[in-house]
Amino acid sequence: MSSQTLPADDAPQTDGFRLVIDALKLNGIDTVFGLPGIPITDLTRKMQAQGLRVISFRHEQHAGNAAAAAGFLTQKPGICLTVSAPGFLNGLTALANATVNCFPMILISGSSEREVVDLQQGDYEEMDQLAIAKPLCKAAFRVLHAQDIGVGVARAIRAALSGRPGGVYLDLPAKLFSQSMDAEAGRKSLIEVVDPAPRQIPAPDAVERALALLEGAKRPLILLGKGAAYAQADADIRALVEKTGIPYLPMSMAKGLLPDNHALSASAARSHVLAEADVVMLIGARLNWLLSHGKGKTWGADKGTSNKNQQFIQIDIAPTEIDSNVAIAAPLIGDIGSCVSALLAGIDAKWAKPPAEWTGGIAERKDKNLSKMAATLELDPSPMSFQSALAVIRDQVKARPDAIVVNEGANTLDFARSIVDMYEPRKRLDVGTWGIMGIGMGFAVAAAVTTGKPVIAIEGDSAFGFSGMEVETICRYNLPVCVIVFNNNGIYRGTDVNLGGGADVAPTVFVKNARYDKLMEAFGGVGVHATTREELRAALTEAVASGKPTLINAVIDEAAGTESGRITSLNPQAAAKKK
Ligand SMILES: Cc1ncc(C[n+]2csc(CCOP(=O)(O)OP(=O)(O)O)c2C)c(N)n1
Ligand SMILES: [Mg+2]
Repeated sequence: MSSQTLPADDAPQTDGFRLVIDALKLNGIDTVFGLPGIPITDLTRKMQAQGLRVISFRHEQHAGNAAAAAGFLTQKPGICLTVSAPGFLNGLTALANATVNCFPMILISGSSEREVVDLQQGDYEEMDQLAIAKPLCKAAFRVLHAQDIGVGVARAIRAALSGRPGGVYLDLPAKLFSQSMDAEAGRKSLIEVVDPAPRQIPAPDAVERALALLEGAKRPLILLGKGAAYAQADADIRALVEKTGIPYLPMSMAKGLLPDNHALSASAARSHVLAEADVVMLIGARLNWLLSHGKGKTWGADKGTSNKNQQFIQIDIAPTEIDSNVAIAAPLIGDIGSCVSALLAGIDAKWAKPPAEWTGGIAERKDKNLSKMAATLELDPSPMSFQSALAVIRDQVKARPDAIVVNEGANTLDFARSIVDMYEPRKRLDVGTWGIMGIGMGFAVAAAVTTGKPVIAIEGDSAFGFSGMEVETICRYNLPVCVIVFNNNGIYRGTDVNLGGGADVAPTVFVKNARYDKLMEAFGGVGVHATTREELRAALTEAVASGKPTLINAVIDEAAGTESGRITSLNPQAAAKKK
């Protein structure tokens, strides 16, 4: 500690623990997701004593996922707190995933003694955590002195929230916590960040260029990404769609930004609009693998090329996103709220809505596809199919549009995304940009804790297994979470055979007829084994009404799923077969 902070003998003291807590509270952080142990056990206790809500998990990855989801839902960085080396590494997947998803979160990890770590002398849980975290997040900081805690926390918050949001690492070595300093000097060292996500107003000429392109379009399309959902510019985005009369497609986490049953939703005519649109406006959506990189058959072009009759407008806060995959004719750089309101200001009563030929053609296809889907959803096979079980959940979400849906799996994800309509913004959390398994219970806990609304987690049986132990966490905090495990005895399906002919089952197959419901019962929650639609409906309705932690083991036809759900084409074997 430096001499100028040495206190007078009788001056009130503060310490590293307290300064970390005060810095977080000063910046409006009210909840921390984590897992205690050396050197942060006392920090978690003191946080609770000082009125922070501490949600303690069974594995750091799920605490990290919870922090990331909380960040997405609230526009405040979600905080995850871990112990050194192994705890830190367990949290790191969530930090990297948050960064890829553009969710603001801060992974705060205790770490071992710098002097020992840097000489590699074999400290308890020795690891150069800062160096390891750096390439996996937006920014990484370490605080060595108590008087720098305020700056460290402020920098972490700014890095997480400003520009494109993402994950930030904050390294707090064990020694920091017990450092003491004069309380008044400590208080003065803290920073309340002003305007951590400054608006970025788009350039007027860029707005004009975008409007001109949009207005001249014969077959325009608006594509909404999860960035648009994060932006909380809900009313303006809806107004933009409705005033221009342009059909829109939501990416999975943008569902509900406008209700999925909106007349201008083109979801049920997705392949038609992507291939046929002449001008596509991307709002907070990236042209990554989820959109076939803007090229190929999906976009009405030959493999590996872009469609010559198609032009893009892209709204994004990161200028480096532009031209990442195909040429962008009209980049609009700024925060989504500012960009959308600038566009709206340029749209008046004279705006010509898209030709009826385009919108009418979409409506026709939608009707056809939706009635086909309705016919499938009416079927009541035994055992249940993905569709018949999801029809029940679709009805429940319609009845409780404020409920938050969490969704992971392969078939369970793909079918749920298209069958379960969403009606309100930011009510759907899923595997995101990476298509990662394991977000389920962490996201569910965060959704319940930050909103208090019912949560319905639609989980493949494999997907659930990654975070299944957190049902104890759900029971411990008595959260209104209903987990529905789509139990088809395995990854994609339960019918694969061992190609070697041995006694082991195939790598994708699990224990048959497992009872995941018993797992919830073990911790005092409600477990239900549902083999019919009516059993599923009764259990789900009861769970949402009561708010009691519930797990429904929904038995699904083990032969119904397809390899990798709807991304079979990404399997190396699929390419080999084509040759
Ligand atoms: C962290 C991680 N590990 C592995 C995978 C590969 N993977 C994709 S989907 C999936 C599970 C699919 O099975 P399930 O959740 O039961 O869904 P189903 O298709 O059977 O409905 C796996 C393991 C992944 N996406 N993420
Ligand atoms: Mg499965």
